[in-house]
Amino acid sequence: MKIGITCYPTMGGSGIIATELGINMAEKGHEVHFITSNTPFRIQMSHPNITIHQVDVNQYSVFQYPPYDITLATKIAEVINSYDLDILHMHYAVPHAICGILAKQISRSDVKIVTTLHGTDITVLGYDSTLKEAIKFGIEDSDVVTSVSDSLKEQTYQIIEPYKEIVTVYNFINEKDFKVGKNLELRRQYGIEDDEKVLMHVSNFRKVKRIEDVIKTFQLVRQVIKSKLVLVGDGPELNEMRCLAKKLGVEKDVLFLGKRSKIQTYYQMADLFLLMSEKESFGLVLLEAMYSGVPCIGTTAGGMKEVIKHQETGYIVEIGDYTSASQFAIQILTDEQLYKKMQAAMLMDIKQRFNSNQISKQYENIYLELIR
Ligand code: GMT
Repeated sequence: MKIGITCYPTMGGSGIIATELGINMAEKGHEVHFITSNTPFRIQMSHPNITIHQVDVNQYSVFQYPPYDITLATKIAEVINSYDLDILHMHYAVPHAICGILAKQISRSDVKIVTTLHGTDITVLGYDSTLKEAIKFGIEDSDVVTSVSDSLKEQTYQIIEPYKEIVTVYNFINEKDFKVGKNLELRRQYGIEDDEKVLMHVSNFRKVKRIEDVIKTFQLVRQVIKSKLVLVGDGPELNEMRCLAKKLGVEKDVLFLGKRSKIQTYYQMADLFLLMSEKESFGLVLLEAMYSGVPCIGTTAGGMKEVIKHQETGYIVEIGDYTSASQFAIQILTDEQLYKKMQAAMLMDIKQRFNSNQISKQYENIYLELIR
């Protein structure tokens, strides 16, 4: 098959999934074309079955805004015709699903369009009356629409009300990249003592992540357990969070590591991972932590409760309930037997439910069904 993929190539989860899926398809022998504004950051090596088509948006003085959407659609149309694509897989509803539909019209081809909904394309932008109808159109005019969790699927029906079947296909990661086991050497480099517990959070530091709850959870844990909090990532909330750590008197035990490219290594510093978001359709970082052997605490937001089985493979708390999060954290970090039991259950569960081969097979079957 010849598959075109469009995603945001930056460090977001939707870009990671799109890229890993593309690599997986290329490894299966399909011809994969990424049509993106930049090389997706997870593509480190060239692969004979992967071609990257970069979208360059021209800036003309008559335009108040650079026309990314039209340029992207035109580029996709060009790739559809030049390579005779069978499938277009668009990640994120706006503008990508709509650009895919426009590209199909421009190219006058019969390419099939698969759209994957990722999260804020529905749960934030879907509430914007200037975008809602366009999102609905993008969903209804795609051939197949997938959602990364049941929760996001339900929210899409509630918010957008499309006349379209939506199929849940869970996210996956390239599990080969993640290893179970502590990297004590790396911890020592950051001044973490061997008998300290490490709590970790990784995100793009946006407001929806509620990093304040991560820091407040840590403040309570630290009163009982010798520990450090490692925060990886950068974004609009970073400064505010530094101030909060200072205000709560924990700043010397909170390490802000900023944006990191080889994220796999950092999970090996952690004993427990926290994702306290108020919106999270899936939470790819949870899978990354879990595949590194690190149990997680998430919230009832979105699809996190589909990823973590409460009290079996990790913990789920209400949004904003950092007190319960700290109690669960203390419980698991002070009971080695419980820790090992939960870790084993977690590893078994994710290998069964979030297996990259099985999940990419689901996508491959969707493609095959469409071109049949
Ligand atoms: O929708 C976003 O906020 C951005 C997007 C991204 O590109 O990282 O994140 C969403 O998609 C990820 C991949 O499917 C999910 O793991 C994230 O949970 C989801 N983020 C939100 O729902 C806030």
